[in-house]
Amino acid sequence: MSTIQTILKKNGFFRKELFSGDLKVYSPINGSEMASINQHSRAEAEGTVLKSKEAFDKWRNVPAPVRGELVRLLGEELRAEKESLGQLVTIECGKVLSEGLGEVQEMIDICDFAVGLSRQLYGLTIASERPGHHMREVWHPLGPVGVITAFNFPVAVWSWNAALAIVCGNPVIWKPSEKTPLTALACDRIFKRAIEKFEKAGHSAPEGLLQVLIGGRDIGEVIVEHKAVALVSATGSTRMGSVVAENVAARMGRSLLELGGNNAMIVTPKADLELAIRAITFGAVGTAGQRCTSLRRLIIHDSIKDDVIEKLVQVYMSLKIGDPLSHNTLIGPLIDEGAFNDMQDAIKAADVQGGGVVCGGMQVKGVKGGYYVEPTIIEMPRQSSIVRQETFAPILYVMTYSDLNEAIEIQNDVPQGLSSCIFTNDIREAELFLSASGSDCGIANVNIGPSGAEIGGAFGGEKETGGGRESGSDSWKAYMRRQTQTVNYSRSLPLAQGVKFDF
Ligand code: UN1
Repeated sequence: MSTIQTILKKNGFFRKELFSGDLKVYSPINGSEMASINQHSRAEAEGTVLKSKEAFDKWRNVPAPVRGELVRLLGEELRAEKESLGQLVTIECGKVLSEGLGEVQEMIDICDFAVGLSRQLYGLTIASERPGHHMREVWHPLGPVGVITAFNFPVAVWSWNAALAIVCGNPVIWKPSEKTPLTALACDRIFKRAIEKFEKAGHSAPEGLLQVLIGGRDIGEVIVEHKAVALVSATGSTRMGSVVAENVAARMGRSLLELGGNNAMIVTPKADLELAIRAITFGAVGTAGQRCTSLRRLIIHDSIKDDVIEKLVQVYMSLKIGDPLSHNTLIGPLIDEGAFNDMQDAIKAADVQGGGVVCGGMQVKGVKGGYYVEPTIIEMPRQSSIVRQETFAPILYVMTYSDLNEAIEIQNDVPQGLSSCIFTNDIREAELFLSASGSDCGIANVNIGPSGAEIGGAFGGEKETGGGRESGSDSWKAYMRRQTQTVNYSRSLPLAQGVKFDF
Protein backbone atom coordinates (compact mmCIF):
# COMPACT_ATOMS: atom_id res chain seq x y z
CA MET A 1 0.00 0.00 0.00
CA SER A 2 2.65 2.47 0.97
CA THR A 3 4.53 1.91 -2.29
CA ILE A 4 1.36 2.57 -4.24
CA GLN A 5 0.63 5.80 -2.42
CA THR A 6 4.26 6.85 -2.75
CA ILE A 7 4.17 6.31 -6.49
CA LEU A 8 0.94 8.22 -6.84
CA LYS A 9 2.35 11.09 -4.81
CA LYS A 10 5.72 11.14 -6.48
CA ASN A 11 4.17 11.34 -9.90
CA GLY A 12 1.80 14.12 -9.01
CA PHE A 13 -1.15 11.83 -9.69
CA PHE A 14 -2.27 12.11 -6.09
CA ARG A 15 -4.62 15.07 -5.99
CA LYS A 16 -7.51 16.09 -3.76
CA GLU A 17 -10.07 15.86 -6.58
CA LEU A 18 -9.35 12.17 -6.81
CA PHE A 19 -11.06 11.61 -3.47
CA SER A 20 -14.29 13.52 -3.90
CA GLY A 21 -16.43 11.14 -5.93
CA ASP A 22 -18.11 7.80 -5.75
CA LEU A 23 -16.26 5.73 -8.35
CA LYS A 24 -13.89 3.72 -6.23
CA VAL A 25 -10.63 2.73 -7.88
CA TYR A 26 -8.78 -0.27 -6.50
CA SER A 27 -5.31 -1.51 -7.23
CA PRO A 28 -5.36 -5.16 -8.27
CA ILE A 29 -1.96 -5.51 -6.61
CA ASN A 30 -3.43 -5.57 -3.13
CA GLY A 31 -7.06 -4.58 -3.53
CA SER A 32 -6.45 -1.26 -1.79
CA GLU A 33 -8.62 1.72 -2.60
CA MET A 34 -6.50 4.23 -4.50
CA ALA A 35 -9.07 6.90 -5.20
CA SER A 36 -12.77 7.65 -5.36
CA ILE A 37 -13.41 9.89 -8.29
CA ASN A 38 -16.27 11.89 -9.71
CA GLN A 39 -18.37 10.39 -12.44
CA HIS A 40 -19.98 12.38 -15.18
CA SER A 41 -23.73 12.59 -15.55
CA ARG A 42 -25.55 11.87 -18.80
CA ALA A 43 -26.20 15.61 -19.21
CA GLU A 44 -22.51 16.36 -18.77
CA ALA A 45 -21.66 13.68 -21.32
CA GLU A 46 -24.05 15.27 -23.79
CA GLY A 47 -22.40 18.64 -23.17
CA THR A 48 -19.06 17.01 -23.84
CA VAL A 49 -20.23 15.78 -27.22
CA LEU A 50 -21.45 19.26 -28.19
CA LYS A 51 -18.15 20.78 -27.13
CA SER A 52 -16.35 18.18 -29.17
CA LYS A 53 -18.42 19.16 -32.20
CA GLU A 54 -17.37 22.79 -31.74
CA ALA A 55 -13.74 21.72 -31.41
CA PHE A 56 -14.10 19.75 -34.63
CA ASP A 57 -15.31 22.82 -36.56
CA LYS A 58 -11.99 24.50 -35.73
CA TRP A 59 -9.55 21.62 -35.67
CA ARG A 60 -10.49 20.31 -39.12
CA ASN A 61 -9.16 23.52 -40.66
CA VAL A 62 -5.75 23.31 -39.00
CA PRO A 63 -3.28 21.93 -41.58
CA ALA A 64 -2.57 18.25 -40.99
CA PRO A 65 1.20 18.69 -40.47
CA VAL A 66 0.43 21.29 -37.78
CA ARG A 67 -1.95 18.81 -36.16
CA GLY A 68 0.95 16.37 -36.36
CA GLU A 69 3.10 18.82 -34.41
CA LEU A 70 0.71 18.51 -31.46
CA VAL A 71 1.03 14.72 -31.58
CA ARG A 72 4.82 15.08 -31.80
CA LEU A 73 4.71 17.11 -28.58
CA LEU A 74 2.46 14.49 -27.00
CA GLY A 75 5.08 11.87 -27.87
CA GLU A 76 7.76 14.04 -26.23
CA GLU A 77 5.70 14.38 -23.06
CA LEU A 78 5.16 10.63 -23.01
CA ARG A 79 8.88 10.04 -23.35
CA ALA A 80 9.44 12.26 -20.33
CA GLU A 81 6.69 10.47 -18.37
CA LYS A 82 7.44 6.92 -19.51
CA GLU A 83 8.60 5.71 -16.12
CA SER A 84 5.85 7.33 -14.07
CA LEU A 85 3.00 6.49 -16.41
CA GLY A 86 4.31 2.95 -16.81
CA GLN A 87 4.27 2.57 -13.03
CA LEU A 88 0.76 3.92 -12.85
CA VAL A 89 -0.36 1.42 -15.51
CA THR A 90 1.16 -1.33 -13.38
CA ILE A 91 -0.51 -0.28 -10.16
CA GLU A 92 -3.87 0.33 -11.78
CA CYS A 93 -4.18 -2.73 -14.01
CA GLY A 94 -1.62 -5.08 -12.48
CA LYS A 95 0.62 -5.91 -15.44
CA VAL A 96 4.30 -6.31 -14.61
CA LEU A 97 6.40 -3.17 -14.79
CA SER A 98 8.23 -4.10 -17.98
CA GLU A 99 4.85 -4.49 -19.67
CA GLY A 100 3.59 -1.25 -18.11
CA LEU A 101 6.61 0.53 -19.60
CA GLY A 102 6.08 -1.35 -22.87
CA GLU A 103 2.57 -0.01 -23.02
CA VAL A 104 3.83 3.57 -22.76
CA GLN A 105 6.44 2.78 -25.42
CA GLU A 106 3.59 1.62 -27.64
CA MET A 107 2.02 5.07 -27.14
CA ILE A 108 5.26 6.79 -28.07
CA ASP A 109 5.57 4.61 -31.16
CA ILE A 110 2.09 5.40 -32.40
CA CYS A 111 2.71 9.12 -31.84
CA ASP A 112 5.84 8.89 -34.02
CA PHE A 113 3.86 6.98 -36.63
CA ALA A 114 1.05 9.55 -36.58
CA VAL A 115 3.48 12.48 -36.93
CA GLY A 116 4.83 10.96 -40.16
CA LEU A 117 1.30 10.23 -41.25
CA SER A 118 0.34 13.89 -40.80
CA ARG A 119 2.26 14.60 -44.02
CA GLN A 120 1.03 11.47 -45.78
CA LEU A 121 -2.76 11.46 -45.70
CA TYR A 122 -2.60 10.59 -49.36
CA GLY A 123 -5.47 10.17 -51.75
CA LEU A 124 -5.43 8.85 -55.29
CA THR A 125 -5.63 10.75 -58.54
CA ILE A 126 -7.88 8.94 -60.95
CA ALA A 127 -7.94 9.04 -64.75
CA SER A 128 -11.18 10.58 -65.95
CA GLU A 129 -12.92 9.15 -69.00
CA ARG A 130 -13.96 12.66 -70.03
CA PRO A 131 -11.70 15.18 -71.77
CA GLY A 132 -10.81 18.29 -69.76
CA HIS A 133 -11.66 16.62 -66.45
CA HIS A 134 -9.67 15.38 -63.55
CA MET A 135 -10.65 13.17 -60.65
CA ARG A 136 -9.12 12.76 -57.28
CA GLU A 137 -9.83 11.31 -53.90
CA VAL A 138 -9.44 13.59 -50.89
CA TRP A 139 -9.49 12.48 -47.27
CA HIS A 140 -11.25 14.94 -44.99
CA PRO A 141 -11.57 14.97 -41.21
CA LEU A 142 -14.55 12.93 -40.04
CA GLY A 143 -15.87 14.42 -36.80
CA PRO A 144 -15.75 13.70 -33.07
CA VAL A 145 -14.34 10.26 -32.30
CA GLY A 146 -15.60 8.38 -29.23
CA VAL A 147 -13.05 5.98 -27.79
CA ILE A 148 -14.19 3.33 -25.31
CA THR A 149 -11.27 1.40 -23.84
CA ALA A 150 -10.78 -1.71 -21.70
CA PHE A 151 -8.81 -2.16 -18.47
CA ASN A 152 -6.11 -4.42 -19.89
CA PHE A 153 -4.45 -1.87 -22.17
CA PRO A 154 -5.68 1.20 -20.36
CA VAL A 155 -3.58 3.74 -22.26
CA ALA A 156 -2.03 2.22 -25.41
CA VAL A 157 -5.31 1.45 -27.16
CA TRP A 158 -6.52 4.98 -26.44
CA SER A 159 -3.31 6.36 -27.94
CA TRP A 160 -3.70 4.28 -31.13
CA ASN A 161 -7.04 5.96 -31.60
CA ALA A 162 -6.21 9.42 -30.30
CA ALA A 163 -2.93 9.94 -32.16
CA LEU A 164 -4.55 9.00 -35.47
CA ALA A 165 -7.83 10.81 -34.81
CA ILE A 166 -6.08 14.06 -33.92
CA VAL A 167 -3.74 13.99 -36.90
CA CYS A 168 -6.77 13.23 -39.07
CA GLY A 169 -8.47 16.40 -37.78
CA ASN A 170 -10.87 14.96 -35.21
CA PRO A 171 -11.40 15.69 -31.51
CA VAL A 172 -11.56 12.74 -29.12
CA ILE A 173 -13.98 11.82 -26.35
CA TRP A 174 -12.52 9.07 -24.20
CA LYS A 175 -14.44 6.77 -21.89
CA PRO A 176 -11.90 4.59 -20.12
CA SER A 177 -12.83 1.41 -18.28
CA GLU A 178 -14.28 2.11 -14.82
CA LYS A 179 -11.50 -0.12 -13.53
CA THR A 180 -8.72 2.10 -14.88
CA PRO A 181 -9.76 5.76 -14.85
CA LEU A 182 -6.61 7.07 -13.15
CA THR A 183 -4.34 6.28 -16.08
CA ALA A 184 -6.83 8.08 -18.33
CA LEU A 185 -6.79 11.16 -16.10
CA ALA A 186 -2.98 11.02 -16.14
CA CYS A 187 -2.99 10.93 -19.96
CA ASP A 188 -5.39 13.86 -20.01
CA ARG A 189 -2.93 15.82 -17.90
CA ILE A 190 -0.03 14.82 -20.16
CA PHE A 191 -2.05 15.81 -23.23
CA LYS A 192 -2.80 19.23 -21.69
CA ARG A 193 0.92 19.80 -21.24
CA ALA A 194 1.48 19.03 -24.93
CA ILE A 195 -1.25 21.56 -25.78
CA GLU A 196 0.43 24.22 -23.62
CA LYS A 197 3.69 23.74 -25.52
CA PHE A 198 1.83 23.73 -28.83
CA GLU A 199 0.22 27.06 -27.99
CA LYS A 200 3.46 28.52 -26.67
CA ALA A 201 4.92 27.82 -30.10
CA GLY A 202 2.22 30.00 -31.62
CA HIS A 203 -0.34 27.39 -32.67
CA SER A 204 -3.81 27.14 -31.37
CA ALA A 205 -5.82 24.12 -30.33
CA PRO A 206 -9.55 24.35 -29.66
CA GLU A 207 -10.93 23.61 -26.21
CA GLY A 208 -12.31 20.13 -25.94
CA LEU A 209 -9.89 18.50 -28.37
CA LEU A 210 -9.56 15.69 -25.84
CA GLN A 211 -12.21 15.13 -23.20
CA VAL A 212 -12.28 12.27 -20.73
CA LEU A 213 -15.64 11.00 -19.53
CA ILE A 214 -15.69 8.99 -16.34
CA GLY A 215 -18.58 6.65 -15.79
CA GLY A 216 -20.28 3.44 -16.69
CA ARG A 217 -22.67 2.12 -19.26
CA ASP A 218 -24.91 5.22 -19.31
CA ILE A 219 -21.97 7.37 -20.37
CA GLY A 220 -21.00 4.83 -23.01
CA GLU A 221 -24.57 5.00 -24.28
CA VAL A 222 -24.36 8.76 -24.84
CA ILE A 223 -21.26 8.27 -26.98
CA VAL A 224 -22.85 5.40 -28.88
CA GLU A 225 -26.21 7.06 -29.46
CA HIS A 226 -25.26 10.68 -30.13
CA LYS A 227 -25.45 11.54 -33.81
CA ALA A 228 -22.58 14.01 -33.51
CA VAL A 229 -20.10 11.25 -32.65
CA ALA A 230 -18.93 10.29 -36.11
CA LEU A 231 -16.90 7.24 -35.14
CA VAL A 232 -17.16 5.03 -32.08
CA SER A 233 -14.04 2.98 -31.51
CA ALA A 234 -14.70 0.37 -28.84
CA THR A 235 -12.51 -2.28 -27.26
CA GLY A 236 -14.01 -4.94 -25.01
CA SER A 237 -16.21 -7.99 -24.97
CA THR A 238 -18.12 -9.30 -27.95
CA ARG A 239 -21.34 -8.76 -26.01
CA MET A 240 -20.56 -5.07 -25.52
CA GLY A 241 -19.40 -4.76 -29.13
CA SER A 242 -22.59 -6.09 -30.63
CA VAL A 243 -24.66 -3.55 -28.65
CA VAL A 244 -22.32 -0.77 -29.84
CA ALA A 245 -22.42 -2.01 -33.45
CA GLU A 246 -26.20 -2.21 -33.55
CA ASN A 247 -26.82 1.18 -32.00
CA VAL A 248 -24.20 3.04 -33.99
CA ALA A 249 -25.44 1.40 -37.20
CA ALA A 250 -29.03 2.38 -36.37
CA ARG A 251 -28.01 6.05 -36.60
CA MET A 252 -25.77 5.36 -39.61
CA GLY A 253 -22.63 6.17 -37.64
CA ARG A 254 -19.33 4.40 -38.01
CA SER A 255 -17.93 1.93 -35.54
CA LEU A 256 -14.52 0.37 -35.17
CA LEU A 257 -14.60 -2.70 -32.98
CA GLU A 258 -11.81 -4.61 -31.30
CA LEU A 259 -13.50 -7.39 -29.37
CA GLY A 260 -12.72 -10.83 -28.05
CA GLY A 261 -9.85 -12.99 -29.21
CA ASN A 262 -9.31 -16.72 -28.84
CA ASN A 263 -5.84 -16.99 -30.22
CA ALA A 264 -4.13 -20.22 -31.12
CA MET A 265 -0.67 -21.51 -31.90
CA ILE A 266 -0.04 -24.51 -34.11
CA VAL A 267 3.21 -26.31 -33.29
CA THR A 268 4.37 -28.71 -35.98
CA PRO A 269 7.08 -31.39 -35.77
CA LYS A 270 9.27 -29.03 -37.82
CA ALA A 271 9.21 -26.32 -35.15
CA ASP A 272 12.17 -24.99 -33.21
CA LEU A 273 10.76 -26.17 -29.89
CA GLU A 274 12.93 -23.98 -27.71
CA LEU A 275 11.60 -20.93 -29.52
CA ALA A 276 8.07 -22.27 -29.34
CA ILE A 277 8.27 -22.81 -25.56
CA ARG A 278 9.40 -19.21 -25.06
CA ALA A 279 6.60 -17.91 -27.25
CA ILE A 280 3.95 -20.11 -25.64
CA THR A 281 4.98 -18.95 -22.20
CA PHE A 282 4.94 -15.24 -22.98
CA GLY A 283 1.75 -15.58 -25.01
CA ALA A 284 -0.21 -17.55 -22.43
CA VAL A 285 1.00 -16.15 -19.12
CA GLY A 286 2.18 -12.62 -20.03
CA THR A 287 -0.17 -9.94 -18.67
CA ALA A 288 -1.63 -12.86 -16.64
CA GLY A 289 -3.46 -13.95 -19.79
CA GLN A 290 -5.38 -10.69 -19.94
CA ARG A 291 -4.50 -9.50 -23.43
CA CYS A 292 -6.97 -9.68 -26.31
CA THR A 293 -4.07 -11.34 -28.08
CA SER A 294 -3.13 -13.79 -25.28
CA LEU A 295 -2.45 -17.35 -26.34
CA ARG A 296 -5.40 -19.49 -25.30
CA ARG A 297 -5.20 -22.59 -27.49
CA LEU A 298 -2.23 -24.77 -28.34
CA ILE A 299 -2.75 -27.10 -31.29
CA ILE A 300 0.17 -29.41 -31.29
CA HIS A 301 1.24 -32.35 -33.43
CA ASP A 302 0.59 -35.58 -31.52
CA SER A 303 4.17 -36.78 -32.04
CA ILE A 304 5.64 -33.90 -29.98
CA LYS A 305 2.87 -33.21 -27.49
CA ASP A 306 4.35 -35.02 -24.50
CA ASP A 307 7.75 -33.47 -24.99
CA VAL A 308 6.35 -29.93 -25.29
CA ILE A 309 4.04 -30.30 -22.31
CA GLU A 310 6.86 -31.63 -20.15
CA LYS A 311 9.09 -28.70 -21.04
CA LEU A 312 6.27 -26.23 -20.57
CA VAL A 313 5.41 -27.55 -17.13
CA GLN A 314 9.04 -27.12 -16.09
CA VAL A 315 9.02 -23.51 -17.25
CA TYR A 316 5.62 -22.79 -15.70
CA MET A 317 6.86 -24.02 -12.33
CA SER A 318 9.76 -21.58 -12.42
CA LEU A 319 7.77 -18.41 -13.16
CA LYS A 320 7.64 -15.84 -10.42
CA ILE A 321 4.11 -14.83 -9.52
CA GLY A 322 3.48 -11.82 -7.30
CA ASP A 323 3.85 -8.07 -6.96
CA PRO A 324 4.07 -6.71 -10.52
CA LEU A 325 6.19 -3.80 -9.29
CA SER A 326 8.96 -6.04 -8.05
CA HIS A 327 11.81 -6.76 -10.34
CA ASN A 328 11.68 -10.46 -11.23
CA THR A 329 7.94 -10.95 -11.27
CA LEU A 330 6.57 -12.29 -14.53
CA ILE A 331 2.94 -12.83 -13.55
CA GLY A 332 1.00 -10.14 -11.74
CA PRO A 333 -2.54 -10.32 -10.38
CA LEU A 334 -5.82 -10.75 -12.20
CA ILE A 335 -7.76 -7.52 -12.36
CA ASP A 336 -10.31 -8.44 -9.69
CA GLU A 337 -12.39 -11.09 -7.97
CA GLY A 338 -14.75 -11.35 -10.93
CA ALA A 339 -11.84 -12.32 -13.17
CA PHE A 340 -10.72 -14.88 -10.61
CA ASN A 341 -14.20 -16.42 -10.47
CA ASP A 342 -14.40 -16.54 -14.28
CA MET A 343 -11.11 -18.42 -14.33
CA GLN A 344 -12.28 -20.92 -11.73
CA ASP A 345 -15.55 -21.44 -13.60
CA ALA A 346 -13.66 -22.08 -16.83
CA ILE A 347 -11.42 -24.66 -15.16
CA LYS A 348 -14.50 -26.44 -13.77
CA ALA A 349 -16.24 -26.35 -17.16
CA ALA A 350 -13.13 -27.75 -18.85
CA ASP A 351 -13.13 -30.58 -16.34
CA VAL A 352 -16.78 -31.37 -17.05
CA GLN A 353 -16.03 -31.30 -20.77
CA GLY A 354 -13.35 -33.95 -20.45
CA GLY A 355 -10.27 -31.80 -19.86
CA GLY A 356 -7.40 -32.70 -17.60
CA VAL A 357 -5.47 -30.07 -15.70
CA VAL A 358 -1.76 -30.63 -16.36
CA CYS A 359 -0.57 -27.90 -14.01
CA GLY A 360 -1.68 -24.76 -12.23
CA GLY A 361 -5.14 -23.47 -11.54
CA MET A 362 -4.70 -22.67 -7.88
CA GLN A 363 -4.80 -19.32 -6.20
CA VAL A 364 -1.41 -18.29 -4.88
CA LYS A 365 -0.54 -15.88 -2.12
CA GLY A 366 1.13 -13.10 -4.10
CA VAL A 367 0.37 -9.85 -2.30
CA LYS A 368 -2.38 -9.90 0.31
CA GLY A 369 -5.64 -8.52 -1.05
CA GLY A 370 -4.92 -9.27 -4.72
CA TYR A 371 -6.04 -12.20 -6.88
CA TYR A 372 -2.94 -14.12 -7.92
CA VAL A 373 -3.21 -17.41 -9.77
CA GLU A 374 -0.99 -20.13 -11.08
CA PRO A 375 -0.98 -20.18 -14.87
CA THR A 376 -2.85 -23.25 -16.00
CA ILE A 377 -2.44 -25.85 -18.71
CA ILE A 378 -5.42 -28.05 -19.53
CA GLU A 379 -5.36 -30.90 -22.03
CA MET A 380 -8.63 -31.12 -23.92
CA PRO A 381 -9.85 -34.14 -25.88
CA ARG A 382 -11.56 -31.81 -28.35
CA GLN A 383 -12.43 -28.17 -28.92
CA SER A 384 -15.45 -28.10 -26.60
CA SER A 385 -17.61 -25.06 -25.80
CA ILE A 386 -15.36 -23.73 -23.01
CA VAL A 387 -12.38 -23.74 -25.36
CA ARG A 388 -14.36 -21.84 -27.94
CA GLN A 389 -15.00 -19.09 -25.42
CA GLU A 390 -12.61 -16.30 -24.39
CA THR A 391 -11.72 -16.40 -20.68
CA PHE A 392 -9.52 -13.50 -19.67
CA ALA A 393 -7.09 -15.52 -17.55
CA PRO A 394 -3.86 -17.51 -17.96
CA ILE A 395 -5.48 -20.76 -19.08
CA LEU A 396 -3.92 -22.62 -21.98
CA TYR A 397 -5.99 -25.39 -23.59
CA VAL A 398 -3.91 -28.01 -25.37
CA MET A 399 -5.25 -30.11 -28.25
CA THR A 400 -3.50 -32.40 -30.70
CA TYR A 401 -3.63 -32.92 -34.45
CA SER A 402 -2.11 -35.32 -36.94
CA ASP A 403 -2.51 -33.46 -40.24
CA LEU A 404 -1.83 -29.74 -40.75
CA ASN A 405 -5.13 -29.10 -42.56
CA GLU A 406 -6.90 -30.51 -39.53
CA ALA A 407 -4.87 -28.20 -37.27
CA ILE A 408 -5.87 -25.18 -39.36
CA GLU A 409 -9.47 -26.29 -39.20
CA ILE A 410 -9.34 -26.46 -35.40
CA GLN A 411 -7.58 -23.09 -35.28
CA ASN A 412 -10.36 -21.48 -37.34
CA ASP A 413 -13.26 -23.28 -35.68
CA VAL A 414 -13.97 -20.66 -33.00
CA PRO A 415 -16.24 -17.62 -33.12
CA GLN A 416 -13.34 -15.15 -32.74
CA GLY A 417 -10.69 -14.21 -35.30
CA LEU A 418 -8.05 -11.93 -33.81
CA SER A 419 -4.57 -13.44 -33.73
CA SER A 420 -2.92 -16.72 -34.69
CA CYS A 421 0.45 -18.27 -35.26
CA ILE A 422 2.36 -21.31 -36.40
CA PHE A 423 5.73 -22.59 -35.25
CA THR A 424 7.53 -24.39 -38.05
CA ASN A 425 10.73 -24.17 -40.04
CA ASP A 426 9.05 -25.75 -43.03
CA ILE A 427 8.24 -23.10 -45.63
CA ARG A 428 5.38 -25.16 -47.08
CA GLU A 429 3.67 -25.44 -43.72
CA ALA A 430 4.19 -21.75 -42.98
CA GLU A 431 2.90 -20.58 -46.34
CA LEU A 432 -0.16 -22.85 -46.16
CA PHE A 433 -0.97 -21.33 -42.79
CA LEU A 434 -0.65 -17.83 -44.28
CA SER A 435 -2.60 -18.65 -47.46
CA ALA A 436 -6.25 -18.00 -48.26
CA SER A 437 -7.10 -21.44 -46.89
CA GLY A 438 -4.96 -20.90 -43.81
CA SER A 439 -5.62 -18.81 -40.71
CA ASP A 440 -8.84 -16.76 -40.83
CA CYS A 441 -7.56 -14.19 -38.32
CA GLY A 442 -6.66 -10.52 -38.68
CA ILE A 443 -3.15 -11.33 -37.45
CA ALA A 444 -1.16 -14.40 -38.54
CA ASN A 445 2.43 -14.96 -37.42
CA VAL A 446 5.16 -17.45 -38.17
CA ASN A 447 7.56 -18.32 -35.35
CA ILE A 448 6.17 -15.49 -33.22
CA GLY A 449 3.46 -15.82 -30.56
CA PRO A 450 0.05 -14.24 -31.10
CA SER A 451 0.51 -11.29 -28.73
CA GLY A 452 2.79 -8.29 -28.61
CA ALA A 453 2.13 -6.87 -32.08
CA GLU A 454 4.06 -3.82 -33.25
CA ILE A 455 2.11 -0.63 -33.97
CA GLY A 456 3.12 -0.49 -37.64
CA GLY A 457 0.63 -3.13 -38.75
CA ALA A 458 -3.14 -2.81 -38.73
CA PHE A 459 -4.44 -4.36 -35.51
CA GLY A 460 -7.76 -6.16 -35.29
CA GLY A 461 -9.61 -9.28 -36.26
CA GLU A 462 -12.43 -10.98 -38.08
CA LYS A 463 -15.70 -12.65 -37.10
CA GLU A 464 -16.76 -11.90 -33.51
CA THR A 465 -13.59 -9.89 -32.98
CA GLY A 466 -15.50 -7.17 -34.79
CA GLY A 467 -13.65 -6.49 -38.04
CA GLY A 468 -12.10 -3.16 -37.03
CA ARG A 469 -8.49 -2.22 -37.70
CA GLU A 470 -6.58 0.20 -35.50
CA SER A 471 -3.03 1.45 -35.19
CA GLY A 472 -0.72 1.16 -38.22
CA SER A 473 -0.87 0.58 -41.97
CA ASP A 474 -3.85 2.44 -43.46
CA SER A 475 -6.06 2.19 -40.35
CA TRP A 476 -6.12 6.00 -40.38
CA LYS A 477 -8.70 5.85 -43.15
CA ALA A 478 -11.34 4.85 -40.59
CA TYR A 479 -10.89 8.27 -39.00
CA MET A 480 -11.50 10.26 -42.20
CA ARG A 481 -14.16 10.62 -44.81
CA ARG A 482 -13.29 9.97 -48.42
CA GLN A 483 -14.47 12.43 -50.98
CA THR A 484 -14.33 11.72 -54.70
CA GLN A 485 -13.84 14.99 -56.53
CA THR A 486 -14.29 15.53 -60.24
CA VAL A 487 -13.34 18.86 -61.80
CA ASN A 488 -14.31 19.95 -65.28
CA TYR A 489 -11.84 22.50 -66.65
CA SER A 490 -13.16 22.29 -70.26
CA ARG A 491 -15.75 24.45 -71.96
CA SER A 492 -18.25 21.66 -72.56
CA LEU A 493 -20.23 19.28 -70.39
CA PRO A 494 -19.67 15.71 -71.56
CA LEU A 495 -21.60 13.14 -69.53
CA ALA A 496 -20.06 9.96 -68.21
CA GLN A 497 -20.86 6.64 -69.89
CA GLY A 498 -21.45 8.58 -73.13
CA VAL A 499 -24.98 9.56 -72.10
CA LYS A 500 -26.53 12.23 -74.38
CA PHE A 501 -28.92 14.75 -72.86
CA ASP A 502 -29.11 17.49 -75.51
CA PHE A 503 -31.76 20.18 -75.34
C1 UN1 B 1 -5.27 -5.67 -26.39
O1 UN1 B 1 -5.04 -6.67 -25.74
O2 UN1 B 1 -6.41 -5.11 -26.37
O3 UN1 B 1 -0.52 -7.07 -29.63
C2 UN1 B 1 -4.24 -4.97 -27.19
C3 UN1 B 1 -0.56 -6.88 -28.41
C4 UN1 B 1 -0.52 -5.45 -27.92
C5 UN1 B 1 -1.89 -4.86 -27.93
C6 UN1 B 1 -2.94 -5.70 -27.26
N1 UN1 B 1 0.34 -4.69 -28.77
O4 UN1 B 1 -0.58 -7.79 -27.59
